[in-house]
Amino acid sequence: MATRLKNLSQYNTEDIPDGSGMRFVIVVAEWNQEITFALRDGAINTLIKNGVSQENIQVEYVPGSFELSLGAQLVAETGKFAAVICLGCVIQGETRHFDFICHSVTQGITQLNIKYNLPVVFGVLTTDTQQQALDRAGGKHGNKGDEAAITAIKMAALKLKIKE
Ligand code: DLZ
Repeated sequence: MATRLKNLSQYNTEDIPDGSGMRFVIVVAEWNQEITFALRDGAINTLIKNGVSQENIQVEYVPGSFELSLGAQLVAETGKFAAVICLGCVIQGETRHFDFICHSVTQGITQLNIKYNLPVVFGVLTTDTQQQALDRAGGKHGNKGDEAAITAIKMAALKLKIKE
């Protein structure tokens, strides 16, 4: 998944572990919400399609992508979830804000994976234009929310397998 030539919503269904019994939390940035809410809906649908029950999916909101790291930390430290899915959309503007937010959220999420030994999935679109983001939020390149959900199930299953 997630290669330049591939649709973000395409995956080989035979390769996906059964998500039933797994509990997930999705942390959604409200900035660019016409994009991030589409990512959220894609992630929820994909989790459900792969066996996760609705009651095992919690959704929390943060103001912007910069806040995803803290939002994810707050839910990670509860110990209740098999994985955390972070969804955001950072669109290049005229200032260097884009670089600072992208750097911060990438580093923050990376650290959380290691600190909590927990899959914390990077479902953040970083694009030059809003059209590029729309294309990846249910448009012609699929939905990054779908990709993030599949990644969460796969990593949660890997963790369970290794701990067995
Ligand atoms: C301030 C800001 C800007 C300019 N652009 C974005 C963006 O493209 N995507 C996004 O998710 N958030 C943006 N933000 C908001 C920051 O993430 C953050 O919420 C504020 O700087 C407050 O900490």
